[in-house]
Amino acid sequence: MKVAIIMGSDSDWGIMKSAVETLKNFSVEVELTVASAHRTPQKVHDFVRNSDAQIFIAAAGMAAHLAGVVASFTTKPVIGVPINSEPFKGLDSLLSTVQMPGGIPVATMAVNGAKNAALFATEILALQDDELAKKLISYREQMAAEIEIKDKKLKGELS
Ligand code: RP5
Repeated sequence: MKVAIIMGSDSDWGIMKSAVETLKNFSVEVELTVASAHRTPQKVHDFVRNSDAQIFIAAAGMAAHLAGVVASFTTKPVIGVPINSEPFKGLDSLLSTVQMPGGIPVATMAVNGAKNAALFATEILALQDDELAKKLISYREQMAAEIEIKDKKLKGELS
């Protein structure tokens, strides 16, 4: 099971490292590259066509065409992560990533939604991997338990 992460620039790494960490926590193999839809379109093409990953996560800011371009080269699922960038705070990236024309889908996450991109990729992989599915259930249970601990702590501080 492998997920490929493509970033439009190394400047996206600060956001995208949480996707790598999350996938590694689920023992999902990660292939990482920097390739830009605009600056290095041939590299994007070659990477996507040669990758044996089951799912692609594409992260880009500004005129963020990367996820759509990746999706044009593959029928594997593509998850888009719009990156927050100046001067439009990621709204430009969000709309560029999410507003795909019919026929070429991109599953677009929230602006800077790197962690959810990794979780969503894991959920797709878990459809064919029972161990991974169990890990996702444990992850949800642990998250719920942590919220209960925080709730009790907050109530303790208020009383
Ligand atoms: C996009 O342009 C990249 O994904 C990045 O978010 C943004 C700015 O890139 P740099 O100028 O920092 O390389 O293609």
